[in-house]
Amino acid sequence: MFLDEKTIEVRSGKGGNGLCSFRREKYVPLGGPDGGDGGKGGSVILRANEQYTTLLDMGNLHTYKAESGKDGGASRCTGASAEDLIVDVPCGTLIKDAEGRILADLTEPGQRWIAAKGGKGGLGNTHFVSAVIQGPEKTTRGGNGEKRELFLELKLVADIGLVGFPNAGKSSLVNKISSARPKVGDYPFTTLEPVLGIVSYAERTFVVADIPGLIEGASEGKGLGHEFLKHIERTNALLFVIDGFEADAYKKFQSLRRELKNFHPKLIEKPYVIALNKADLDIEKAAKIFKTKKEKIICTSALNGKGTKELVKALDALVPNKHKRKIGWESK
Ligand SMILES: Nc1nc2c(ncn2[C@@H]2O[C@H](COP(=O)(O)OP(=O)(O)OP(=O)(O)O)[C@@H](O)[C@H]2O)c(=O)[nH]1
Ligand SMILES: [Mg+2]
Repeated sequence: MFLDEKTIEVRSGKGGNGLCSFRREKYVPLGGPDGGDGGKGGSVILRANEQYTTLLDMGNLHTYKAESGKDGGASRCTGASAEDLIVDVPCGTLIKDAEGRILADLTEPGQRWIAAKGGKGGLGNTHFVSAVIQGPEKTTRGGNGEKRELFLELKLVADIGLVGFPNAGKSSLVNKISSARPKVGDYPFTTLEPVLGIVSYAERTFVVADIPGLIEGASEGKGLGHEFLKHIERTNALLFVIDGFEADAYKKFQSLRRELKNFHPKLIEKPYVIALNKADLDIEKAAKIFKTKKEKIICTSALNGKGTKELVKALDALVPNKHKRKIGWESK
């Protein structure tokens, strides 16, 4: 429901045509050429707007089309130029073409980028007078507008980072609680790159990051984890996802903590929530151990949704209010 990527089409306006016309006035027998130039076509300009927080704020429009310039008039009248169409996007929006090449990165509030340039106005016949040709009939047509498809991507910094061993159900939980749909598979390392998802709670949203599973030794570069531990350095809090059906679930949790500490001691100082996942299976044994160790857990099942509401509430409590974004553009 909440987009952080979006495809749009932009079309700039065509330039107005130049006019061929001659002065016709009473008592002026040989009026010269007086055809005016065409007006400029409107450009489509993307602008970073700090009021926007997600691409949803842009609304549902797919095609953004600027108007064409007006044709030139008689008596050297230049046709009206069309207004540029300004399209607001959230700050931090990356703009790519259909091949994935980066065209612009709108980070600063107010920063603009011409997505489609309006066509130039055509020239009226007044421009083509020469010593030889006194009454030219030549004009030029207005330039064509541009049309292109753009892929917008908004990079969101995650508030909560998911940490767990492969197959614990991290991606399944992210599917359940957020807008993102990371791939789920019954084999380790299904997730190869971090996936960000927006979670909404109490009219506000925050961002979770599903990262590839960690394995023992991740802090020394084993598996895929090392690279991605960097991503969770910037999050406010962590969500440990533990497969509760595994007999040594608590040991797994300890081993995850150890990896984090080895990577960066600051990581284990972050506030956290533990989701003991796969609660549709028998996870009682594991749950008891966590309780005796005085670790607060939330029993979840990404399969049937048990505990996921409670999980979202607990995560929301760990995100500072100033990081949360208001849902919807109508609330601004
Ligand atoms: N029974 C049960 N199975 C689950 C649950 N959550 C996930 N699974 C299954 O566990 C397997 C792994 O799920 P993923 O969500 O891909 O796990 P992951 O932690 O993202 O795995 P990696 O990306 O490989 O690190 C899949 O077969 C899921 O269907 C759950 O709550 N209950
Ligand atoms: Mg995964």
